[in-house]
Amino acid sequence: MFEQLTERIQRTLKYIKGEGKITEKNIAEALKMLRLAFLEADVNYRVVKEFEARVKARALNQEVLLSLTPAQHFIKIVRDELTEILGQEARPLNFKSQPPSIFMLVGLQGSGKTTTAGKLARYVRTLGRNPLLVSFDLKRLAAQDQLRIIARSLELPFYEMTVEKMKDPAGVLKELLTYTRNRGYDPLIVDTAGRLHVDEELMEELKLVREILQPDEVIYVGDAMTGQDAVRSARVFEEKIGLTSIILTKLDGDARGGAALSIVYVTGKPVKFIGVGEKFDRLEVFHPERMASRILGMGDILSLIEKAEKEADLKEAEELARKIKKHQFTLEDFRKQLQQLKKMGSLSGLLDFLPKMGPFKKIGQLEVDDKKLLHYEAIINSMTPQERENPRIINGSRRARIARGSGRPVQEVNQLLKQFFEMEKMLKKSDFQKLLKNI
Ligand SMILES: Nc1nc2c(ncn2[C@@H]2O[C@H](COP(=O)(O)OP(=O)(O)O)[C@@H](O)[C@H]2O)c(=O)[nH]1
Ligand SMILES: [Mg+2]
Repeated sequence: MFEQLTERIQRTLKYIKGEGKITEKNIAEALKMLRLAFLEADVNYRVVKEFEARVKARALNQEVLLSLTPAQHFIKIVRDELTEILGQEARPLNFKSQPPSIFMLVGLQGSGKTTTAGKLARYVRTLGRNPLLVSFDLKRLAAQDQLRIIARSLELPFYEMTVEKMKDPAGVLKELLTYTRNRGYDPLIVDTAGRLHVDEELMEELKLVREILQPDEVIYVGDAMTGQDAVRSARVFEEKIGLTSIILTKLDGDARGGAALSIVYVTGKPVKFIGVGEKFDRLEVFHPERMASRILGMGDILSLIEKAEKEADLKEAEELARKIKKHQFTLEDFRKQLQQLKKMGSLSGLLDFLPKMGPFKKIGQLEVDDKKLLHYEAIINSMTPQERENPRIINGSRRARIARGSGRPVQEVNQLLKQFFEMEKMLKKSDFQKLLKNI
């Protein structure tokens, strides 16, 4: 995420650290470097100016100039102000105390509304809620097909619209409210129509939905890859229908960061979630402070730990620790580990959370090959249970059979076994406690 921006900011911080003393002159130089980094990342110029003025005012304070660690002070100021423009702190969804809460998603076509409706429903279910999904599009009834499929695959309730019902839009919206209330659904998540460009007809349609449903959240879904275009259209939606919050999608792609760093300041609305992948579990709660750390290259360890706690099976982790301790680590365990990694998303995605400095620097720079993990898994899958428990019996002919079975070259089977034996040796040599300390 935002690699280029992070790299340039890191260069600035390194420069300031190297200077030892902080003077007006090197602050000006550092600010110039930051300004260029932001502009290159397509950040709104008003945001850049505001950020620069605030950092400058604080950095030139006597307290900083006279402190023993001025560079650290400067970095802290940059981090604080970055957090500020990202929205200060995480804001939870606005649930009504008297259900049902109603969340309406708006945005341009292709921004990720329908996908996000599914992600959001899945997310609120993990909070113990019982969401209902519906798609409201007066022009294209078929637009609901995509959401219906998503709802089915996630086993979530879906409200079906029909041609007949759509003849009376206000009537069907009222009926939808009664239906939601009577069956105890909470929240009702409404996917709406999108267009390539904002047009009056669409705005009228969305206003009608807003008027009748009185949603607790009108969430603008914006594609972060479109940079300032996403910010501009958010403003139009805010003016015409009014928004309560924002979800930015496709931050897993090569978005430069401009939308994320501008949209809160420009619209005055908080970003509540970010979409970081096409799959339905790829939705993250947006924490401005953690995002600021990530952008600065300091990593987001907190989110990583939360992710691991949520997704990895703790019992399996304990079992693994026990086996390592007893030197009973087998290829079967190795396979389980690969599966855990897969559950947590891609390995390269995980690396995004790690700091790019200090002891983690090397890891952050690793070229991770997610495909290789899949290939390794395929190879282990082609082994018999005995082979997995006791890899030493895997001779030449067994290797050839495994290679054929998994569709991978024999060299790769050899490579996997070699790596496994090395790992085993390391585990045997090391005291487990020591190993844990080093992780
Ligand atoms: N990589 C990535 N793709 C996404 C994300 N959110 C949505 N998409 C993709 O964006 C495309 C458009 O999404 P869709 O939900 O149909 O957009 P809509 O027209 O606003 O309803 C689809 O191919 C989605 O899979 C995301 O966070 N990351
Ligand atoms: Mg859609």
